[in-house]
Amino acid sequence: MKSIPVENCYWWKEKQMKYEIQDETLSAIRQCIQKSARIAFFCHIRPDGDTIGSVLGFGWALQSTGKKVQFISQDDIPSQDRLRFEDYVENSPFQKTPDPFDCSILLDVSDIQRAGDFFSKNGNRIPDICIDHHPSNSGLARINWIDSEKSATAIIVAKLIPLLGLSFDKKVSSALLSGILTDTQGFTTRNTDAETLQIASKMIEYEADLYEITQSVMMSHSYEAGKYWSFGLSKMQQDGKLLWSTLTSEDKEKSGYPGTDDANLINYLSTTETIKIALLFVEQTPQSVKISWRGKPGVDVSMVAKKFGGGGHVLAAGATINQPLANVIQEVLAETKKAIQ
Ligand SMILES: [Mn+2]
Repeated sequence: MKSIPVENCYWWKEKQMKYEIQDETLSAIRQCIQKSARIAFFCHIRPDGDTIGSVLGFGWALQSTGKKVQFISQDDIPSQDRLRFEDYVENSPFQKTPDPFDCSILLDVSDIQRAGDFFSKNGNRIPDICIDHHPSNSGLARINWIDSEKSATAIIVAKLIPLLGLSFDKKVSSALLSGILTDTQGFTTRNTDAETLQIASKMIEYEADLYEITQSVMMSHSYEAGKYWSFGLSKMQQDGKLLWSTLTSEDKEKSGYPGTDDANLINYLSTTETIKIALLFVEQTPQSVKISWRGKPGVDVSMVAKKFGGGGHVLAAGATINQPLANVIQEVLAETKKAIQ
């Protein structure tokens, strides 16, 4: 396995100016990690490829320096993310709750509710470090590095690794590339910029296998996910420039889909031509609904999500409402339509 030291990360040296304003944050992160022997990395709930890839990439890079690292995901890891790491299936690096730790690092977690219930259950303990790219993140940790110009949290982590004196190897670069690929939907989102491609290309130089990762995270899904989609697709409705559908617990049960996410159906719905916003209601429990919005340039779905206590990006946002599905649909549709006008 090839490992490339920091001195050789020339792309970072070229770009270093851009991050100078955050020097204080950087040294706070460095100090916090240096003085901690046990570090716990937290994914957000209903984890996606970016939070998983960022947590694994950063954690593995630190692990090789002798730190004791834990990977925490309260919710199950989706199958496409499970399958792509060697010996993952039999030997998952993730645990649902942490063992005692000295420093907590939350990656791609835009608000404290999305960190799961560990922090609230432990006297509202404040996380140590949060690194994220969601513009709605107002800083939930002691040390916050929020850069909403980045297309993925994995991009920020890739830039941070050499700054902390850590190295890339095949495992680290594969994890980060999978984060970048999933959050940019294969380099197709509006925020995919030159830097996204430069860093992705560096990850490939550090032996991340673009083809393999693309095949497993972008180009494959389980049979159950396909069945689950069929329920959502059959209920699809168009209302002017708004397209919406629902996935209920019954759909989940009938299809055998194991996750609490939407199996990425929202991204497919959002590719429908002539629409401006796609919206998907995913029933979580009889008393709770997860809502996902995807917009096309010209609308701001993060503002709609915010009205319902959620957040996210201008063109991709989400919220959870603690009410029965049937009670929320009309109000959410009405608010979303306002965002189109
Ligand atoms: Mn992300």
